Order: sequence, then structure tokens, then C-alpha cells
Amino acid sequence: MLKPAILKALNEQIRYEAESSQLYLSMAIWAESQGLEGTANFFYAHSDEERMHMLKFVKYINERGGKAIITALDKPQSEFNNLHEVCETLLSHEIKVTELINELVAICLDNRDYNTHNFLHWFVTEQLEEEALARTILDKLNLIGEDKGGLYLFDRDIEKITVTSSAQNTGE
Ligand code: OFO
Repeated sequence: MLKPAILKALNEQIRYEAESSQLYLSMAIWAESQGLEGTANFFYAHSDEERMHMLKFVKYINERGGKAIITALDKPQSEFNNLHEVCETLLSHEIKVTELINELVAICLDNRDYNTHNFLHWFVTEQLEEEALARTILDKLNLIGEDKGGLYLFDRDIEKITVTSSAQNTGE
């Protein structure tokens, strides 16, 4: 059985994951409206991933005898000045989620809930990868600057950008 403090924190994380999914869906829609098809596909896929994260929390809570709660969500940002702003928002959002996951880990340790701590391990690793991916995307955009040809190639290739390619690019 989950302790009340853990149940509360896990249910809050359901909301954050759902809000991440909505934010990336909103970014996908913005990108599509700008004719950035590859970028839109990237964000549609990313939105689905966040929904999958939300479901992982839902199922974990229910499996442990708790009851997952679905709440109202904040409206996501829907207007952006440019692709740069979208990708900066992506990175700052992922950094925020990493902090939330770390906070959840700390609550588990305080409550000696080692099963939930174990469950969260996957998310700790996932956040590292997602932050690295967002940084890579932003680095590439910074390299391109205002170059329209570069933006065309970026949009064509964004779905192929992976954490592995980011490590190769930075020589890590
Ligand atoms: Fe849910 O993985 Fe990032 O935010």
C-alpha cells in the first residue's frame, strides 16, 4: 500500500506528465501552422511519449492499491514568436520536469518507499536523455541562425536527432 505522501506526490506527477503532453501537442500544432512538418511530427511523437509517461504513473499507483486521479490541466502556451522560442521552452520545461522527478525521489527516500524509488529510476534516466536531446536541438538551431536553407534541413532532419547523435556531435 502506498503511503499518503507518496500517493499525493505520484498523483501530482500524473498532472505534470499530462501537462507536458499538452504542451508538446500545442507546439506540434504551432509547427504545423508554420509549415514545419518534420518539427510538427517530432512534437506529436513527443506528446504521445509524455502521455505514455502519465500512464506509467497511473498504472503504478493502481497496481500498488492506490487510486490514480486525473485533474484539470493548465492551458498550454500556444503562440510562439519563432522556432527558437519553442525549443527553448522545450528545454526549460524538461529541466523543470527533471527537478520534479528528483523531488519525487527525495520524497520516496524520506518515506523509505524503496519500491517507488525503484519505479522512478526509469524516469530519472529518461529525463537525462530528454534534456540532452533538447540541448542538442537548441544547439543545432543556434548554429543555423537565420539561414532559411539551414532551417529547411533542420525541419527535414529533426526526427532523426537522437541523444546518441548529440553525444557524437559534442565528442562525449
Ligand atoms: Fe515525461 O518525460 Fe520529459 O517531461
